[in-house]
This record gives sequence, C-alpha cells and structure tokens, in this order.
Amino acid sequence: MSRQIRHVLNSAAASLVAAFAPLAAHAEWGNLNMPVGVTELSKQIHALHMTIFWWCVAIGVFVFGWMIWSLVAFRKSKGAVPDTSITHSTKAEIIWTLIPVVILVIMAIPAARTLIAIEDTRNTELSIKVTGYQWKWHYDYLGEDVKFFSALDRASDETRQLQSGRDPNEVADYLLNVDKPLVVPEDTKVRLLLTAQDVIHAWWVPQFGMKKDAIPGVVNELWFKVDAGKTGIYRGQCAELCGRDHGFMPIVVKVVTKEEYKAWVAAQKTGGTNEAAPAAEAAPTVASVATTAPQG
Ligand SMILES: [Cu+2]
Repeated sequence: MSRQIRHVLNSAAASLVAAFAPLAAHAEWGNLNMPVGVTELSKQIHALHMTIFWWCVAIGVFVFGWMIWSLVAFRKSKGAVPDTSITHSTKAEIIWTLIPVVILVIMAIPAARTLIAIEDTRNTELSIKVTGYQWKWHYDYLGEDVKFFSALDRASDETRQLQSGRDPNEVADYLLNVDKPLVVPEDTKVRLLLTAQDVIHAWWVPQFGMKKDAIPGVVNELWFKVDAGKTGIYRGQCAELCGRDHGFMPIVVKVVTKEEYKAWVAAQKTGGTNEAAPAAEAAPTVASVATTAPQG
C-alpha cells in the first residue's frame, strides 16, 4: 500500500477514534484490537495483521462505495435500464477473477514471511519443556536441572470454590495468578517444547503473540524473544478446552534481566525459592489427574 493511501487511512482512523473517544474511554474499545505485544514475533504479527486489515478496509470501501454509488446513480426512478451486455462477458469474468488473485498473492508474501519467522527456531538460547496437565503446567529448563509445576495460586483457588464466601473482586489477578511463574530472561530467544500428559492443552500468552497446542505424544515448538527493557509479569491461559478446570490453569511468565535470570537459576539449584512464588511445588496428585475423563 502506498505511503499516501496509508496516510489517508491512518488519518481517517484517527478521526474515527477521536469521534468515539468518550465511548472508548468508557468501554475500553482500544482493547478490541489484538495487542502489539512485547516480543519480536508479536510485533511482526501485529504489523501483518494491520497491513491486511487496511487492505480489507480499502477493498471494502471500494466495493461498497461503488455498489452504493451504482444503486443511487442508476436507480429506476431516474429511468435507468438494466444492462445485458456484460452478462456472460468473458472479459469481465477474467478481470474480476484476476484482480482478487493478484490481491491474494500480494497478501500472501508478508503472510508467508511471518509464518516462516514463527517456525524458525534456529539460534535458540534457552529451551524449556512445557507439559500440560489437568490442570496445571510443568516447566522443565532443559540442561539446567530446573523443573517445577505451576498451578493456580491459593487465593484464587480458595475463592473459586462454591460457597467460599469470598469476593473474587478482592483477589488480585483472580484466576490469572499461579503459585510459581515461568521465569525467562529478556532479549533472549526462548524455545518452548510443548506436550501434554493427559489431554490437549494450549499454551497462550497474548502479549507474546504466541499460542500453540500441547498434545499428548506430540512435541510442538514455539519461540519468543521478549524485547530488552520489557521485563515484568505477563499472563495467559490454557487455550484448549481441557476438562473441568480448563479455566483454572493460568500461565504467568516473569521476564527478568539476564543477570537476574542467572541468579534465579542458581537459587533454584541450591534449593532456594523464587521470591515471586514462595509456595511449595505441587506434585501431580493421582486424584487431580484421574477425576475427569479425557475430553481435551
Ligand atoms: Cu488445559
């Protein structure tokens, strides 16, 4: 898309946003779009999404604009007579087949480029095996001898019980917090090897732009590289209906600096606890795995 057209579309979008600003402030309409995210891939995916979005807007404006103009300009009351010359016109058929084909091919170029980048796990700096369980995650830092379970935090877990008498609004990050988060360094290409022990789960952190199924007997991979300076807590959820407590196996990733990460790994090896998650590791109990038949 030429710079000029993009500029016009951007200013049109800006004025639309301005017109709806009072609404937006109220209902957070800004959240309707996908997040830009904090990783190399998430930004690339967002840019692709916006490019294709503007292509679609331009096509929509053109097609509907032409249609509405035709309906008005050639209405019966103005004495318009239906045209019969372009029915079964080979020339028209070729044109309206070729134009969409060309548009699709043009769209396929950035889409293929992004897809290839998503699958490119070369030069990985850190590999973590992620196993989905009903209903928790297990993280195994390959080559580091650091492994632990990550389950719903106690406050959320107690509050969610029927007749717990607790107000979920008073629990911080209700159902989006875990006892022990995944810890990864910033500015590092991290590869996750995803699998599951019982049914199909899916590991999803929206801010990373990544979601992929964790399937028993299969190892899927995904990678992310959080931008330098974007340390902090990022949350996600299991995104594959995996049984009774599907909604209660959140994902929390703590992104730290490289130095903090080294210190954290060392602390794990000496039996130290992760300050963000003092709770004891939950071993996979037979009961929690066997209570529900697989239905992933
Ligand atoms: Cu799940």
